[in-house]
Amino acid sequence: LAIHVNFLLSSEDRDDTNSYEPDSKFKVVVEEAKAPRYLLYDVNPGEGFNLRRDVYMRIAVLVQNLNDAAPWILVLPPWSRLYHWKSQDVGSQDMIPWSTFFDLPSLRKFVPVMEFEDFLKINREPVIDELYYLQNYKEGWDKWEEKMDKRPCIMNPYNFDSKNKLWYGWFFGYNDEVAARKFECISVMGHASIFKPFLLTNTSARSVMLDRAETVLHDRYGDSVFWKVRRSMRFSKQLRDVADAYRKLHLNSTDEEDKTVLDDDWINMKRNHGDARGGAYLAVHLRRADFAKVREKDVPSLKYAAKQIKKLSKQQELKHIFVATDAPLEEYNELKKYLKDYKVHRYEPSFEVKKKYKDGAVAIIDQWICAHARYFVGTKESTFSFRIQDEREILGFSPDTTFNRLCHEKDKTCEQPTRWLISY
Ligand code: GFB
Repeated sequence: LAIHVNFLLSSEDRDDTNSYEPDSKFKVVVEEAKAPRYLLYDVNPGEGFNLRRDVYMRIAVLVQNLNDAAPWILVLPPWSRLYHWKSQDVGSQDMIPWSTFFDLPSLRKFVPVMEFEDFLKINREPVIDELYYLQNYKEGWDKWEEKMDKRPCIMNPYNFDSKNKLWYGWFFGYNDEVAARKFECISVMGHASIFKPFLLTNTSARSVMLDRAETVLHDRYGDSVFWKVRRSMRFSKQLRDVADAYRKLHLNSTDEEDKTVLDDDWINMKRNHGDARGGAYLAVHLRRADFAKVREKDVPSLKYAAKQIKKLSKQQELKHIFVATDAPLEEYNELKKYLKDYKVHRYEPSFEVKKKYKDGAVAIIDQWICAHARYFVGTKESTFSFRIQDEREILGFSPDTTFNRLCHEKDKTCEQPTRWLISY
């Protein structure tokens, strides 16, 4: 399929409409050469980067399932204007391709994917054939059952242009250029692959987009397929290199010493718990900003966070503390004040790095540094912390050093995160 994708990218005058009736000998050939179809998706605009990564996994598994029956390519939704990307001095943070953040050849070892820009190049016009807006059932539900139905829209952010008979909307920030030919709402309760029969038999459109794709669940959370797609989501080499250089310079941490060397191909990489040692630092993901307001009961005060960090560093006999946080500088400085007996580090990107790779990349660099620490402690229910935990599972850390979180001062039980252990 990877070869197929490359072929498609260079073919400009493809015509897949079979205008003749193939005889039986021919039929096999025609069907084998069937042109691929394209699945696009988008997510609720308010969602952050790491929940979006989770939705990618759900859709990638659906596309892998579709490929059992017919060739489908997942079109990656460009990254545009995420709520948490606040830097003003880095130029546009719109329409960022996936290759800025992720290693596409690695993704393609799980499922055929293509950038949206490439899809636009090979599509004859900037029009998506069918667009479905996913929603819940208006009446709510008493018992959970797998179902989907075309329903009137509860909410509809798309507009119909009656002159050219096309639907316009956000389309990842390409709102002036891209449109859809058909638009409908679907109420759905179920796993992502509930769409498999629908996409294979109820529509023959070449390109289909599912908006609000977070509405569907993972087919199976935590099984080996889940971990395959997760393992395929390697960060781009350029960002890993920046993070590795920081680790080496400031934290004296290298893969060879710390036993975190990556195999070139994730498919061959299998680690046992405890194989990885990690750099001699304790990493903290301290989620603040909107999270501290929305989840006030879960986020400790800076003073109480520092108290927990100190205790853990002492237990682990670590003198260096790496802090990944979205806190403003004053808050970070306050935290540092409480940790004055330790060497506290925060990744500060150079202006060049920030301008080139933007806020999304700085967050990835923070995650990668946290993933390589000897001990990690995160924030309750932050998907940013969850993704660091997965990364550490992939690298082969002992779960005791990974599934830890800070607690609010009033949280007396301080229950630690569920251990979602890797499965091969
Ligand atoms: O990734 P994310 O979905 O995690 O969203 P949560 C948080 C975003 O904030 C990240 C920035 O993608 C980053 O852009 N951010 C958070 C950080 N922590 C750090 C950090 O340590 N370093 C850097 N550089 N950036 C949910 C959101 O966030 O929180 C929801 O998905 C909602 O939309 C909810 O806002 C309250 O799961 O933590």
